[in-house]
Amino acid sequence: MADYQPAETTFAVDRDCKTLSRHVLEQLQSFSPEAQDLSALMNRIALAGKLIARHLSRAGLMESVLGFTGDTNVQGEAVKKMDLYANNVFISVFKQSGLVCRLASEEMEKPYYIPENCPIGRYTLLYDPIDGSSNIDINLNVGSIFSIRRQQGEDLDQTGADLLQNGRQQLAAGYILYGPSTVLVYSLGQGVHMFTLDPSLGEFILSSENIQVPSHGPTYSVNEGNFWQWEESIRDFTRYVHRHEGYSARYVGALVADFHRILLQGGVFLYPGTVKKPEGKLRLLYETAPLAFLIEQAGGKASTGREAILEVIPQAIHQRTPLIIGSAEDVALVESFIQDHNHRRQRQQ
Ligand code: AHM
Ligand code: MG
Repeated sequence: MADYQPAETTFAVDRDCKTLSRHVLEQLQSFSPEAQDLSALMNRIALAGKLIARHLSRAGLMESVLGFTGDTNVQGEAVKKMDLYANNVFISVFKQSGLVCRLASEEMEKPYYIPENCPIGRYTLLYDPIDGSSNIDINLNVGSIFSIRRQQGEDLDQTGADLLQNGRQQLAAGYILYGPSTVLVYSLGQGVHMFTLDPSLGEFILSSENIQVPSHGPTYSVNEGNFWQWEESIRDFTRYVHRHEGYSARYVGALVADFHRILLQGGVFLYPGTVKKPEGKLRLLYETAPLAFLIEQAGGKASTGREAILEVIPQAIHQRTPLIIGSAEDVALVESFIQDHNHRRQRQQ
């Protein structure tokens, strides 16, 4: 076995220690008011991530972290204590920011307003506070997903109608993955960049810049337990994968974690619709559009199977979409199975 050399492994990244706020300003090459706002917003998201990571790291030791609250959310799903905690962390962190007038999350039926911020804070934060929450109680990966949009109009009835626009309106998007280390991945529409939380500094430090997803990768990531409910095109794709060399199945059950693997190593993640629920499970504004923004920035693709995720205009803020996301070639392959089936169906009509 080679000699262990701790000194060399201590710091793999450039100890220039580029922080997130500095990176945002460099990305925008400006100290304009909007650049300052985005830098402050990203700082606040990072603070929320640090608070949630700290809470998760002691989950088994505290009574208020694991398990359910006993309530159900607007989606009809049982709310976990951690969902509630993380949802409130984002609210309290942004209450103090002065920049965000409105937050919308999958845990809240309607957008949450911070009236004192509204005269100045014209940004809306959309987020999934804890993604993959079924993993919490067994100490596996979870994440938080975020997206920033500019508020348009006054939204006097406070329904968030101006949010019903396509994903190309996002100013920034990203996620925090709570794994062996806590990483924050974000894009302002100028590439995808990754930061790793250094707990000794309490700072997210740049660890990888301008990430590009490989054009093809070995991973296919899908809950195959749903095979019986899928349309034939998705079944055909999985049959194709089973019969060809070079594919490997991976499924964490937390979108952020499964997506992170695909972003770094290539491949495709699918959460298709089913015959009964053609819209699938994942929510457009808080999950699929933010990740689509990232994957396009990284040179990959995100599709419903029929159109690009970033083109979908939602009818309601909690709308769901099917998701096929990852390496451009692998997403195109899944789409080709869907198109073949559509053509066959049209010919039969
Ligand atoms: P959540 O945000 O309520 O946790 O739900 C979304 C999660 C995703 O993280 C994951 O990809 C998917 O649900 C897993 O669903 P399933 O258990 O049906 O495979
Ligand atoms: Mg989620």
